[in-house]
Amino acid sequence: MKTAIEQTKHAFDNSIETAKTIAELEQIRIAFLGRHGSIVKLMDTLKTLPLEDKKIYGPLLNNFKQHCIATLEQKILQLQLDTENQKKLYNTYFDVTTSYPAQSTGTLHIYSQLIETLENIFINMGYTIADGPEVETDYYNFEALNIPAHHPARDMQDTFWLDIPGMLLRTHTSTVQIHAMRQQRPPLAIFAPGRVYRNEATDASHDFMFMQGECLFVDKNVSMANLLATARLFLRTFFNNETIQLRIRPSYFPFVEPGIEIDASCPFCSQGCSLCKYTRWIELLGAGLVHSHVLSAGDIDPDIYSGFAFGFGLDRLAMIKYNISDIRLLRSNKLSFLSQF
Ligand code: FA5
Repeated sequence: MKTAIEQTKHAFDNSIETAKTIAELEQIRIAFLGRHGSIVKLMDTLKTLPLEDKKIYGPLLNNFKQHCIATLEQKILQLQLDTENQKKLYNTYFDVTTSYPAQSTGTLHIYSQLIETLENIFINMGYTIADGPEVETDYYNFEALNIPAHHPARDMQDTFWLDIPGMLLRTHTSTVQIHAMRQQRPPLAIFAPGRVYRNEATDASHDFMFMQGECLFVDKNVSMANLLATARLFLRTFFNNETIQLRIRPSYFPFVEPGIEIDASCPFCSQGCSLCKYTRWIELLGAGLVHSHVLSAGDIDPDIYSGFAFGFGLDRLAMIKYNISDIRLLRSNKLSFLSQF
């Protein structure tokens, strides 16, 4: 009898679980609780059992009957609720043309965009990207770059000295030349963008913290022709202007010999404009052939190898390309400015 009750309960629970409609539940009710249903049949069997067994199985069968009634009621309620919810969902309309609050999406900072552009240009020319510390030693910033202590050229770059003797915030990315030469053997071709610091008053075109880019190439028989060809390809690609011409002027940087400055023909006009101050030329790069003292400081034999280097202000390049009137805007964090890029 016990097994018969358990099997019937198992069958009932299974049927309830798979039932999806009220009609199916009614079928289940008839099959188990109806006049000819399973429970009535079990009752008939119970009647034939001795009194002792009736005392045991009677309550068991009764519990099962209550279980069937309660479960059916619960399932009916649940199905009714589901049906109502579905109806509600069907009657809910979505207006696909409705407006929604504008989402403002961020972009990379203009510095990051510029660095990425510049790095891609140099990587495409076969260069690798190099880096160096912003907190530097006097040696890397000056000595190794052929600017010994007390040399007047130290005054060309007003320096933030730290409280620690011999330590400073690098004034230019030329420091990376020495780091790179000591890490790699020639031929070496590196581009190093990075932040530099100068103890200067700020104005629309000067800041005390700004970005520079440094290009260094060292190999056998490197000449001024290599320097000019590389600088020209770089500037033409950066300004997306194939007609840019270069002009060189003699200049002085202790770490190159000869030292030159490279002007580019104005990428935006042919007659003269406010950007080029109506001269048709814009000063862009400090450059030259790497001084033999600098090669030696980088553990490279100047009798075998030669090289060229050029450096530029990244902020100034951005100001020219995007017509930015004040260098301080670049690190102002003003969204009205930044969101233009
Ligand atoms: C140098 O710093 C050299 N290291 C460049 C160089 C590299 C020469 C390799 C030769 C060979 P200079 O001091 O001129 O050079 O600075 C380079 C550029 O940094 C300038 O042309 C200018 O664009 C930018 N710059 C200099 N001072 C400031 C400043 N205070 N604010 C913003 N940009 C500056």
